[in-house]
Amino acid sequence: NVGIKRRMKRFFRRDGRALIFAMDHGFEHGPTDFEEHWEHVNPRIIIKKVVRAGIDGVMMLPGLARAAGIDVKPNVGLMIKLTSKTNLRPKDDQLLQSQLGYVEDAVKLGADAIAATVYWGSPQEDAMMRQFAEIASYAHDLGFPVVQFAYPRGPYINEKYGRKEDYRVVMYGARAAVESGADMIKTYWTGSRETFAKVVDAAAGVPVLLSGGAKTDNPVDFLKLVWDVIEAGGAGAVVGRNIFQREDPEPFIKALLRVVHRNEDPEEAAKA
Ligand code: FBP
Repeated sequence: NVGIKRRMKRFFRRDGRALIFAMDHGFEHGPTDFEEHWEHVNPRIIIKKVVRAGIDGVMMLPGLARAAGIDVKPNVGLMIKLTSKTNLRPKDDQLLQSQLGYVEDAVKLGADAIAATVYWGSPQEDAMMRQFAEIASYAHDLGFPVVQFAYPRGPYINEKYGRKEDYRVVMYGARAAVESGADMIKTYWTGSRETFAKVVDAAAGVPVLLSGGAKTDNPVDFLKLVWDVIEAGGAGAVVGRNIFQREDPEPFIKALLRVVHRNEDPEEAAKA
């Protein structure tokens, strides 16, 4: 499908890699995520900074894109995520993401890709799988690529594997994402290059992006993590807290871009 291929290029440079800014935290975690640098709760302020730093794409929920009147530069990809859940319920009741909007809404907002989460292994897996299939079917019909946030999660995974980042479940989620129609996958770090390379293999050529995770105290530690992802064959990262929880995100994004696109050594990239 020509539309899908063309729109994928809004995110990925010629090297097949991308650095995407994530900002759905006000809904998914709550506005407290922004308290370290409160001005970043304002999407206009933080989006301006990340775009100025040269980010390849931004990801948000439809309402925020509408409220902020997001007008990102034409060379920055816009990824609209159609599912979410709040952090207001007890953890055990957060194993389902609901649909907040439709593919048409995202298209009207100027999206270049549509995103949705599936919690593989959750007791609600069936509902999320169907939701994803429906979104993917509409999006593909219209020529839009679909990103799956393929997150293994739930009590059974904890019981059987000990943690949701166990590579056996992460690669299972990635494979399930491919087989359910994803054009890009976003998932957890598995702890080592060797195991993450298996996740990449299981994805059978579909680009695998790191899900950033909590902010590291030392910025270089996060650059090293992204470097490991790239060395393992990953296609880049979708990063939220490690960007907007830093006082000065612009030099940090530039360093991340050097690691992602130029394979630069993290220590060197941090100094530049
Ligand atoms: P981060 O880089 O801040 O981890 O953002 C990525 C992301 O997937 C967000 O899109 C989402 O809000 C959050 O992480 C979900 O985190 P979790 O469900 O693990 O608390």
